[in-house]
Amino acid sequence: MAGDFDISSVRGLLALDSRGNPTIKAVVATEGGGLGVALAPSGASRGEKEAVELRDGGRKWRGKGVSLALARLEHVVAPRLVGVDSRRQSYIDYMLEAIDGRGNFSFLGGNVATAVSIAVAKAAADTAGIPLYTYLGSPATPVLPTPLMNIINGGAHAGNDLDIQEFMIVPTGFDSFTEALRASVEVYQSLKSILKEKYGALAVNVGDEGGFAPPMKTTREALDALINAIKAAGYEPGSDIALGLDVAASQLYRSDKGVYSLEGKELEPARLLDFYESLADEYPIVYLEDPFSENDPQSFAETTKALGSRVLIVGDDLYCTNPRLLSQLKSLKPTNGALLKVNQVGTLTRALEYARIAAFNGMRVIVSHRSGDTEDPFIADLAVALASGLIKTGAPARSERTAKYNRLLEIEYENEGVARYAGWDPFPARRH
Ligand code: 2PG
Ligand code: MG
Repeated sequence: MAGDFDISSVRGLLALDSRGNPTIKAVVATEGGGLGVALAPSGASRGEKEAVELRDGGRKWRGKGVSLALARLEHVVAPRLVGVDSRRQSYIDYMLEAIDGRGNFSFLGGNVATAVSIAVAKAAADTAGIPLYTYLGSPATPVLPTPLMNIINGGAHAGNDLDIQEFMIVPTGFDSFTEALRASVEVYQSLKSILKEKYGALAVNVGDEGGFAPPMKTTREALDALINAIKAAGYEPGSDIALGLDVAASQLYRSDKGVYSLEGKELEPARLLDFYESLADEYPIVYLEDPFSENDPQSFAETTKALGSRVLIVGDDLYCTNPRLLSQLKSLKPTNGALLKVNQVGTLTRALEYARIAAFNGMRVIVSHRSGDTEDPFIADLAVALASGLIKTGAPARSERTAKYNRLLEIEYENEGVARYAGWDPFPARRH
């Protein structure tokens, strides 16, 4: 006899992501009436070792169609999953890897695996009648994460001249997520007025993650605008709201010359580190992601040695959420933070394994969206489940970003009087 948690059907639907590209929506149902719906996000600044997104190529959808991926979901994955207990997450995820058989999801599609893996967890939670964050992590005291809010977009996410991809505000000095979000929205809006006044109305057009994409040329220009916006909104830069950067430096690396192209200059790794050190001296920076190319873990380690006592140095493309890669690199101590994006590795089980290895090695885990994202709020629940204390999910604008913030508001509300806001806790030191 079938149990309530047994999977009764698995379907795949075409959906659009926030850049208007096709993606996969997986719908998993259980015998007990549980339903899990999950959508795969998609990155622009992708690490070389990420799970492969399966795309059709050709003319339709300008090559980005997912009909082959949907066919694999329906004909190869669904028949194997029907009848399996949806709580057997790791068994199901290993089965997805076995079906793929290539070690990088180039046959099955990382987009298929991600959507199915997450939808299975949601279906099990729904069958049990408990929130997803409880199902995944059963936190006794839910910790609401401090958001790393990308409000100026550059690099591969915007059509301006800023080389650095993400300029983030980090609302550390607040007692609740709701208050932190309110302050961040005030800063976002005051930045909008400042940019409009200084650069004209075109400057407040937004990039892929909802941050503004002003016609600025330098890192300091963007950081100064953030400081001014924080002050204009009535907050103290550093103690109330700190700053973060995602350099996405693989995009700036010139492998032929071994240098980084930044603001019209070609910098050797040691000079780039000098640049980061001077920025950290001048600005209340608490977070620095992908400061060097993903193929240069040594320079990450030097950055962590130099700045790790006051700044969270974070590997994104460096690790690609891959537990094997993280294990190989960990003895170098390249970073004190590890970014987690389920679709980089393709399954929830691998992403959770990665989070565990990071934690064993004293690294903070940052649960992250992708630049091409969807209305799926999943990462909000995952951040609370992991008690990671940090989430990166863009500006407080555009529904694919606010879906996550709105879910966190809901979780805080549901746990009133019990939940705690992470604030400064995830950072190596306070910056006042
Ligand atoms: C990053 C992400 C998300 P993308 O580099 O951290 O901000 O961008 O999804 O384009 O890889
Ligand atoms: Mg990144």
